[in-house]
Amino acid sequence: MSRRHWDESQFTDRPSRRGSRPRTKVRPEHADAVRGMVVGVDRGRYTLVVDLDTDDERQITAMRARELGRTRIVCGDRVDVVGDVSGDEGTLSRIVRVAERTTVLRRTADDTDPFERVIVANADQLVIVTASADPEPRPRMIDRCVVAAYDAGLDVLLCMTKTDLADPEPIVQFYRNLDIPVLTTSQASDGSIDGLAAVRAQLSGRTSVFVGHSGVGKSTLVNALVPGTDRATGHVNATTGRGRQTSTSAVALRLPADHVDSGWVIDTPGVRSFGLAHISVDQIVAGFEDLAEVATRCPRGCTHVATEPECALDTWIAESPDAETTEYRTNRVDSLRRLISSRLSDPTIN
Ligand SMILES: Nc1nc2c(ncn2[C@@H]2O[C@H](COP(=O)(O)OP(=O)(O)OP(=O)(O)O)[C@@H](O)[C@H]2O)c(=O)[nH]1
Ligand SMILES: [Mg+2]
Ligand SMILES: [Zn+2]
Repeated sequence: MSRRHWDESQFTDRPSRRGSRPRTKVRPEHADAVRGMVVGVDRGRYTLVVDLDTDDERQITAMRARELGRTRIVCGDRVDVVGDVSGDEGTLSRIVRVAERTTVLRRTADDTDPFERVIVANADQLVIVTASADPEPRPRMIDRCVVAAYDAGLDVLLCMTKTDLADPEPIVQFYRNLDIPVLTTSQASDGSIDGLAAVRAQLSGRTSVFVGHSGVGKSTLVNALVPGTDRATGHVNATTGRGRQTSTSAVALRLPADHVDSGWVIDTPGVRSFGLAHISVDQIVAGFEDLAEVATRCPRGCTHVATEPECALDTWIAESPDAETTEYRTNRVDSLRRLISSRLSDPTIN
């Protein structure tokens, strides 16, 4: 079947379930469209959940209507869909509109890559999954994810996995000092995951996207959190300490709960690095409201890193009224500076 045929002719004017309607070439209104949430994208086919939060909630498969042009559709997008939305085997509907996104999580392959990848839409929390060992934790990667989350307006949760393999304390302490919530999980000898209750509590009622290096245990966590899920999990290569990217596309899964809005988790494929080419130093500073105010007193072009001779952040620390404030301000500024240094450095070395 030709691509054109597949894209257009076969489905454009299919009668809806409610019977036939006039065949017109342009129907901008699509008054009969149904709202859905994209829970998976695979080679031009979109898996949607429609009639969300009702007894009719179901999965359907859709393609994009040509009228969408080049608009990218990603996991988490809210879309309007027409055609056969029954979800019956073999049916295919058409996405005709993408709703405005509340948040957009982006990354670039590296800091010079002009090409932004949108990872997910409409998430409200970024869960940075980091293994205590196997693969080794890389704080610069964590920092980069934090920058991306702040920029996208997402809350941050750091989840340290594999604490059965190594002591996560130094990293846990470090990030807690920066006011980032940190949770830990481990695997018991029977394969079950410990520490889930606290993770569940943080995920409840929200849409959380899991990111991290390959092999850190994102899919293992998702499988444990959402019973009945069978995301493939992989092995970490003993020599390279790297996973082999077991998961290849993002998938959103509904968390189980006895109340309606149980929340969603989005499992994503492992990444090598988290490029921040789309985020400027100014945008990083903007993520720290109190420091952004102070930085307005910096000389023009100040990058605010520790080697800047006249950075107002140093004055701000020096002017602390007491020791406790000094410590707090120092931590805040260190944190910001680490993030800026991460952004200014080559991500391939992390
Ligand atoms: N010891 C230990 N192993 C774990 C733990 N969590 C996950 N693993 C193992 O780590 C390996 C990789 O886990 P995955 O869940 O596939 O990792 P992932 O982050 O989804 O990897 P990608 O899909 O490639 O990004 C699997 O062999 C898991 O069994 C843990 O807490 N402790
Ligand atoms: Mg995975
Ligand atoms: Zn400065």
